[in-house]
Amino acid sequence: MDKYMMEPKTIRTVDAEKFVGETVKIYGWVEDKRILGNIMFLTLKDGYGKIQVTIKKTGDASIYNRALATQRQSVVYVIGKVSKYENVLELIPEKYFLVSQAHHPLPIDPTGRTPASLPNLIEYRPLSLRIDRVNAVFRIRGLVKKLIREYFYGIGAVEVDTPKIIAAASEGGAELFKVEYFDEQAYLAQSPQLYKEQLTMGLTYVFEIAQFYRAEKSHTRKHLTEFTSVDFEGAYIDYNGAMDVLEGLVKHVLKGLAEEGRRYYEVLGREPPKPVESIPRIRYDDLYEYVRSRGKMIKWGDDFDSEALSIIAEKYRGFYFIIDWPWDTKPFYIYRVGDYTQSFDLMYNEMELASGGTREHRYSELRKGIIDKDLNIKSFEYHVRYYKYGMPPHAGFGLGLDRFVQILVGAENIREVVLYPRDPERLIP
Ligand code: AMO
Repeated sequence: MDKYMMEPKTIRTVDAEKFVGETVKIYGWVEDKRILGNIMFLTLKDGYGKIQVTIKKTGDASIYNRALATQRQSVVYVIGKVSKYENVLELIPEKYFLVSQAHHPLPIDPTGRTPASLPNLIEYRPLSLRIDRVNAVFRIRGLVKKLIREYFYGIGAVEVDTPKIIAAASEGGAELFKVEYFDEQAYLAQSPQLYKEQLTMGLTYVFEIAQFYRAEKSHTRKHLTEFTSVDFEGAYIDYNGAMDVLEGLVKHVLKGLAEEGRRYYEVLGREPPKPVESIPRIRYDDLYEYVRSRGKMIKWGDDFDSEALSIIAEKYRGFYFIIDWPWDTKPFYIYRVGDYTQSFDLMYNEMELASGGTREHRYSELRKGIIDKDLNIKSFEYHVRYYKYGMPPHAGFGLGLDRFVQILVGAENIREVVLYPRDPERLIP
């Protein structure tokens, strides 16, 4: 295998004027193979760039024959000279190894010329990453995660890891997946909510980017049973402070995508999303009145259903916050003010991207909230006890990374931006 050892020269670096005349060693997969008279042209890609390999029939016959036997999408290793012919950079092989043959027929067309259905793209995910558009989406997703981390580190937040196997409901509401934990019943965490709140006691600003689980049989374009959540919690701030942090994060990501993500957006045939000046904060009550004025008679205290959200999204485009939700719509840990709460959802058109708020940090008020929501106080004792020892006022949010990336690349379906999506019908691959 020695001769196949990777050299730190990807096609990206080879595909440059400065290598003209030099002998280079490169790996890649054969995207295309064309024969024109006495010459065979291979297009070699490695996920960073591509280069044309030109093989003359009149040259080394063994190279020509091995190239002829190479099926499209096979991995090859080529040692050759970079040259330039009529402004096209090409590689003239001196050695040619067929490293890993691709057996045809292929289940999907990695050139993207014959479009594959979304279920097929997921079924053959590793191969689908050779489709430029699919590849660009996951490079954007990676970049978004990097930018989010960069932002949080920039404001002094500490990256934390909370358990995903837990003994009791993390926050009530959603259905949980059960896990057999030796002789005990455990659950998969639906969010890091209570842990991240506890951690503000000593770490002050914390964040986590991790997968969480909801056992909900939703069959929509925006729900998964395993999703990635970007969680933030900060001590000594209220919901306005938490919205400032989230707004700062959105701006940082948009700026970063425009600066570092342009080449991926070019592949998608679109511009990176436009920067935002500021994100409006609109009260629940104002939207409630507006929806009713448009003839949709929702009840005060109800969540906005999809019909109400499309009415709202006709008026509010792009990013906006819905703030000051009724107590009935929010979980027990949110800071209550009479019938209202200090809470917010971040929206993009009709899509909810995040929710958050000021949290209840007073021991007895927190207990009241749990009881008011008809939750079993016993299963929260392990949590509320910490509130007796000097819990700081705090606020935070949870942002759905998959939905965020979905709107950033303009994908119709959340499954387009998740490598191996999990939904009620899918456990493989
Ligand atoms: P919530 O339940 O609103 O809040 O979730 C926060 C965000 O996570 C995303 N999300 C999902 N994405 C895909 N599939 C799902 N099934 C799914 N469920 C949620 C959404 C949503 O806006 N602990 C609170 C957050 C907080 O207050 O800090 C929470 O979990 O984008």
